[in-house]
Amino acid sequence: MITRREILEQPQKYKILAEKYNSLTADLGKFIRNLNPKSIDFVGCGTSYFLSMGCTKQIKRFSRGKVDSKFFSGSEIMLGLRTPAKDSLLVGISRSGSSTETVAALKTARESGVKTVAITCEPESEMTKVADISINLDFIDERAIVMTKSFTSMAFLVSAFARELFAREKLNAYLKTIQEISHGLLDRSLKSIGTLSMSQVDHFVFLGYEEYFAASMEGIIKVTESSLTQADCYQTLEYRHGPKSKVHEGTLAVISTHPKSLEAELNLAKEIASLGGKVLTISCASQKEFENIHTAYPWEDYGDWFLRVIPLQILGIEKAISRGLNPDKPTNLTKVVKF
Ligand code: F1P
Repeated sequence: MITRREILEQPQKYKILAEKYNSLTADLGKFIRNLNPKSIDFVGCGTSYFLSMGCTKQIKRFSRGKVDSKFFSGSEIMLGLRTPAKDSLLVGISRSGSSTETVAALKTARESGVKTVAITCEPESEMTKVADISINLDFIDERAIVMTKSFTSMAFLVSAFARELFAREKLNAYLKTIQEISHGLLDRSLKSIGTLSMSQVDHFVFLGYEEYFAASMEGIIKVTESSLTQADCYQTLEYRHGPKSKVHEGTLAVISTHPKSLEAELNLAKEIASLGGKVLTISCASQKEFENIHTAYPWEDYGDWFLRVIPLQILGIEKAISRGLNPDKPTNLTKVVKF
């Protein structure tokens, strides 16, 4: 299965990315330091939209107000519903570099005088021809329709770049740590999810805050595309305000916790369990209260946010297999959305 193979390849891709990081981002660093934008904004579609959401949160977290950041879906800009500010930089994120709305968004931005960047896995794609500069992750080479290693690798690049721009002293340790912890995380995810009886799960709930909310939203796309299963996503404690009504014995709630909100998140987990739902927590350090997958990420800056999508990718393909579906052939989907 191509999708599974590409999920398993992610640690190797992070190693390559870390090795190539300086050459990949040198031009972007110079470009941004010369431009000195008031805001570094991101735009994408589908998985790349939630990737943009997580990137925005990392930039804002590290810039500490020096530079703003917003995220857009490609259609918001293409349809003129929102427009990037003139003194901003718009970064298009697209595996294919050809999604209609993302390319249109960069064209619209350029026409209004906004400088643009393309981050893609397809060199020579349309988006690279529109953008002022491009970063091409040409070593990703993703064949599956479902985005996995392309999502986490582009997220890794931008999350590292946020540290280069605003906390340069943290960059090298981050590049080293992410690739090192990803091996163990992948193994623990496979093992933990292997113990779940996926055939009994008919409803996923992904919960988290901040960058972990972006990761949880990506979880919706993963399990929907791969397994056609009902899935919800909320900020963790928001779940009590109505959505909790759907908890039943087929519910699997995946709560991506953070030390700052852990106690409250575990209390909600207990409520979900008391209603008959199953709970899986994802955390930096291992937790005993529920089935748990820990990333072993040593800091509290949400920098492992995209790694927390790896278990969600695996949940998607395992649920698909339990339903006799082929994740390599997701229903109704094409690899690139063009219209
Ligand atoms: C993103 C995207 C994915 C979706 C499917 C089709 O495209 O829409 O979100 O899961 O794979 O492509 P891209 O702009 O990142 O190439």
